[in-house]
Amino acid sequence: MDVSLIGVPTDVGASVVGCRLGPGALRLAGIQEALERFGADVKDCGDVSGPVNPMAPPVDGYRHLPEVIKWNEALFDAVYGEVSVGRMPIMLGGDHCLAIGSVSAVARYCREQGRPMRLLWFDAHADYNTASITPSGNMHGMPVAVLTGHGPQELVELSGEVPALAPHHVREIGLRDVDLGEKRLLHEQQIEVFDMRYLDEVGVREAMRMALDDLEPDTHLHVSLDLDFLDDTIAPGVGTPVRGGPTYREAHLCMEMIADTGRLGSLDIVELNPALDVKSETAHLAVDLVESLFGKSTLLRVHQR
Ligand code: NNH
Ligand code: MN
Ligand code: MN
Ligand code: MN
Repeated sequence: MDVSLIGVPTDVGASVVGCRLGPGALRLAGIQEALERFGADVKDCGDVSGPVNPMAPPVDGYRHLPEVIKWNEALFDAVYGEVSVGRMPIMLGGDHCLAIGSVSAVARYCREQGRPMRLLWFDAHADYNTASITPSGNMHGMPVAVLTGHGPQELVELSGEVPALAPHHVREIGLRDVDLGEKRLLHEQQIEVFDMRYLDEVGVREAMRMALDDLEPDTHLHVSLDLDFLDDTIAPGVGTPVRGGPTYREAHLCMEMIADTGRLGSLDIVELNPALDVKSETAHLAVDLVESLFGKSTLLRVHQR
């Protein structure tokens, strides 16, 4: 397994600043060493660069659109360069707007290879806003809408085809804070959502079984892990914490079930805000979850082999 770490030190997509410090905190928490313990060949590509955060108000429904475009163009190139030589890119975020660039690059690669792809979006939020319905103008609340064709032209076209992804390639998991306009649009676009109520009612295991059903042998799974997916009591280091998220073990089970598929192809770790974290506990939790994603638990399940 060849892994490429790509730092994306920006928070231009958010209004709470601080996740520009995320890549450094994930490195300090030992992400490279953790991956190496699972036998991965890890190359740290360093940080992508882009414009500073202008801390400006939204214009026509978008905050920092030119800056968001620049960061995502740079990230697109970096990710495309790594996946196309057979490496697994892991994005060290950065706010969630970076998934526009990472997922667009992966979508382009999969299209060229004739491989199916599935996007697993772990988040308290749907990230399905558009300029006309956003309550904040923050572009980290828009990436899934952009990737499925709703948003500014420069971004919806990034993968070379519009939309980058069809709605049926997307599964959103853990939602519990969805804006009214988003709810309508998600429903209209028929995005498959496993929200917290659903997880409570059927359980994490069954919901994940459904989110991972019907995979082809060559399906590329892209996991986009917004750390505010986790319950705010175990992950305080995020800009928009929400109560009532998955517990430590529930979150690990999600990652373990993905590991079992053997189809993980790329990963975003986003929204880590070290300025709000408590003794790096959220950064360490993120690294623990990556270990599960790389099969930590399967080493203990010898009896099932
Ligand atoms: N839905 C809100 C918005 O669009 C909050 C988005 N914040 C996030 N998304 N962290 O994951 O402004
Ligand atoms: Mn998000
Ligand atoms: Mn979120
Ligand atoms: Mn640790």
